[in-house]
Amino acid sequence: MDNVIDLRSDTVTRPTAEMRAAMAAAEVGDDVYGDDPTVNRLQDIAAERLGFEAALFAPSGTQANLIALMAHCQRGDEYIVGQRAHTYLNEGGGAAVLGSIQPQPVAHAADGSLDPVAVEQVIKTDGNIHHARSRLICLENTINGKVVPLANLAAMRALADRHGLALHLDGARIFNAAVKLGVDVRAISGHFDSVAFCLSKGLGAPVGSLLCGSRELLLHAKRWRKVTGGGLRQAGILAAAGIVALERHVDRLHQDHDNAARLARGLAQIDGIEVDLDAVQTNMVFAQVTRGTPEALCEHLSRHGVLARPGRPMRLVTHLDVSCDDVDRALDAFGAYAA
Ligand code: TLP
Repeated sequence: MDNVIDLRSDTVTRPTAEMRAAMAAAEVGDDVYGDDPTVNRLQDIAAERLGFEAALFAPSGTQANLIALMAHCQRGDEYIVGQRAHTYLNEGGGAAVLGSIQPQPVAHAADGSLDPVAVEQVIKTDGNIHHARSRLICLENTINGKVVPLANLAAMRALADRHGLALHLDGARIFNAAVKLGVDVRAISGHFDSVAFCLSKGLGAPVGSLLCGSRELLLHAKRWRKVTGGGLRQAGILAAAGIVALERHVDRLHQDHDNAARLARGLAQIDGIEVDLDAVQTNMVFAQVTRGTPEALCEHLSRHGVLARPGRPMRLVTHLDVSCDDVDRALDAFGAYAA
């Protein structure tokens, strides 16, 4: 159904007409041989944009993060990561399953960041044979829609340097963070040894992520991409949409943020729904259903053409395919539930 308002995630966007035209016209080659000119162009644009030597196209954010972790760490190493981070919670334990890399989770501060003191306490680099060796700190930004303060990134960089650790960012939504802060994305990416970001979330491409880093790191990552089945052939078809996403859809992200704020303000007026307005920073709203159940609410919403996932709290996400009018229509549907 075309007029459905899908608030489940920003992964649900359909490619724009411009993307489909670019995909149809894309020049392609075999990317496993490095022969696909469109993939190569996308990788160059991404590396330049984030300030890295090189970038590598991967089919998904999960794979971009996994091959980054596997490139940074060896069997028996450990990466330090937030307890609610996607690489820890939502990637099927891939680093442990496929990389023999142990996660060391730490609790988040209220703003989603990690406390450098708490991270320092769990670093194990003393050569004690009982321990997995700490090798990497992995951050996420945005995390659950929140922007990690730049000062925290600088502190984590300094901490990693003091202990000889690498620093990776799951920057699936790094451009949402940059747009929210009003900074060049390099103000964020510049703190890291590697950054994975997604084309297929707020930027609206159908498929794809990029892992950015040094040429040397990406040589290892490219091998792991092949090993894990992510060596694509004529991937320029996909990369062409990614180039449109990067060139056209970064500057509009503030619209998604405005729409999320509008949605949050509207929801806060509705009996039976509670929203922490201060937590709404980018394109995500978290809402607690205090009357009935989230499941019953989602059932009702779907009958009104609004898709949402039940949760406690519920996460609602705005994106390229949600207009300001759609937000108002969604609010009407929420309002009808309360009534
Ligand atoms: N996130 C998805 C779900 O997996 C939860 C979503 O709907 O938000 N890093 C972050 C921070 C992510 O949110 C996601 C996807 C990924 C990595 C993985 O990207 P994909 O889905 O391309 O593997």
